[in-house]
Amino acid sequence: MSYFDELFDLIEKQHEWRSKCINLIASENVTSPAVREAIVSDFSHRYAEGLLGGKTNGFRVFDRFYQGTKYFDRVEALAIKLAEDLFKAEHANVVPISGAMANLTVYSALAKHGDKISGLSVQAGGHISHTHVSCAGVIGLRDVSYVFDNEEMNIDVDGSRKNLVKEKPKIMMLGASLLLFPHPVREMKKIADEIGSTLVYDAAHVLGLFAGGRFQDPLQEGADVVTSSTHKSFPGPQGGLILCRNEFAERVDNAAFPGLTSNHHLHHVAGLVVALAEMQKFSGEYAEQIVKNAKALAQSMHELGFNVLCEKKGFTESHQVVVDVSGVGGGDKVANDCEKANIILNKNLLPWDTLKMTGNPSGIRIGVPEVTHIGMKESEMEEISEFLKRITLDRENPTKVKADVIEFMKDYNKVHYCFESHVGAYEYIRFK
Ligand code: DSN
Repeated sequence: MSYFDELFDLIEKQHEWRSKCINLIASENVTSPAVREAIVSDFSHRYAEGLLGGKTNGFRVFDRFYQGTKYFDRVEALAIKLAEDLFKAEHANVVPISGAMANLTVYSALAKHGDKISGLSVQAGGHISHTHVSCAGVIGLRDVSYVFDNEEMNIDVDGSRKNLVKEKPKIMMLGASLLLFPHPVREMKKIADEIGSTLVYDAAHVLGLFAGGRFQDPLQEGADVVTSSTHKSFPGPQGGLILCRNEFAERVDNAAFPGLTSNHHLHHVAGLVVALAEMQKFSGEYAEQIVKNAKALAQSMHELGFNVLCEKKGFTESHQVVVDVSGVGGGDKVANDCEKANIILNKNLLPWDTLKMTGNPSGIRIGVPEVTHIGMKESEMEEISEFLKRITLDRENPTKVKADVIEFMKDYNKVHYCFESHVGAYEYIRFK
C-alpha cells in the first residue's frame, strides 16, 4: 500500500472507530456538518494578512496586504460581530489559531520579559500555558501559583491574597483545565485592581457554557480579558479567540497581527462563524443539557461506588466530572482499560498529587460536551456509568464491554443543537 493509500485508509479507520466510541475527553467535541463544510472550503487555501480597521455599521473593516480577500473580509467581520454579540464583549479578535496562542498573544500584549503571571498549578488544574513551562515561559514570565482549596476544588482567595500582594503579578490568570466550579472572578478582580494587575480568564473549557448563560460570565463579573480555544464545550472548529474591553483592543490586535500570527486560518474563521451562529440559537439548551448530563453521570457513578470528587457540592457545575481512581489502579490503568472498551477519557493529576505522578496520576477527568452534542441525556449517562463500572470496579474483560458500547453507540450518529443536515456526526465525506 502506498503512503498515500495508507493515509486515507487511516482516516477512514479513524472515522469508523470513533463512530463506535463514547468520547468523554473534556476538551473535545464533534462539530456540526456545516462547520465541517466551511473548513474544507477555498478559504483553506488563502492568505488574509492585514490590520483590523474601525467599524462600519457595527462590522469590522480591514486593511489587507494582499488582494483577493473581499469575501473573507465579510466572513471575519461576521465572526467578530457574532462573537461580540454572543459573549456581550466590547471587542473580539479571531486571529489566534489556538487557545494557547490566544494566551501568548495576550501575554505579549500586556506584559514584558521578567514580569510575573499568576495562575493555578498544573496539579490544581491550571493549564500549562499559564506557567513558565509553556507560553508564559516563552516570553520570560515567572509564575506565581494560587493557593488551592482541595475541599472546595477552587482558588482560596484569602490564602492567595498575601502572596499576590507581595509578588504583584502583571497578569492574573483564571480558568483551568480541571474546572468543576465557577472561579471567584469578582474577588480576584478586587485584588487585581489593588495591585495594578490585569485579570485574564481562560475560558477554553467552559466557552460553550458561557455562551449558553451557564457556569459563569467572566466579562460581566469583572475579567478584563477572556482568552479561549473554540472547540471544547463550544463546538466550533479548532482555533483561538480573544474577548476584551475596548481599552485593551489595540494592544491585543497588534500582538495578534503582526505580532504572533502571520496568516490566521481563514477556513477555521469561516467554521467559527457557523458555530457562533449555531450557538446564538442553540447554546442555552445545549449548555443546560451539558450540565444536567455531567451531574447525572457524577451522581450515577457515585451511587455505583466510584470516588467522585465533591459530593457535598453536587459534584460539578461544569461539563466535567472528576474521579479519584487511585484505589483501582490509578488514572493511567483506568484510561487504558476504558480505551480497550471504546470509551475514550483521560488520566488526570488531582490537586494532592505530585508532578512525579504524571505517568499514573490519581484521577480521571470525564467530559460530556461531545456525548451531549450527539443527543445523549440523563438516562444515557446512567448507561455510561454502568459501562465504566463494569470495566473499572467489576474488572470485566474490556473487550466484552466494547461489544455493548458499539451496540449502544449505534443510536448516536447525528449532531444535535445545530442546523439540520443529512450528514452523520462521524461520517467520512469523500472527495476523491
Ligand atoms: N489539552 C487541553 C485539555 O485537555 O484540557 C487543554 O489544552
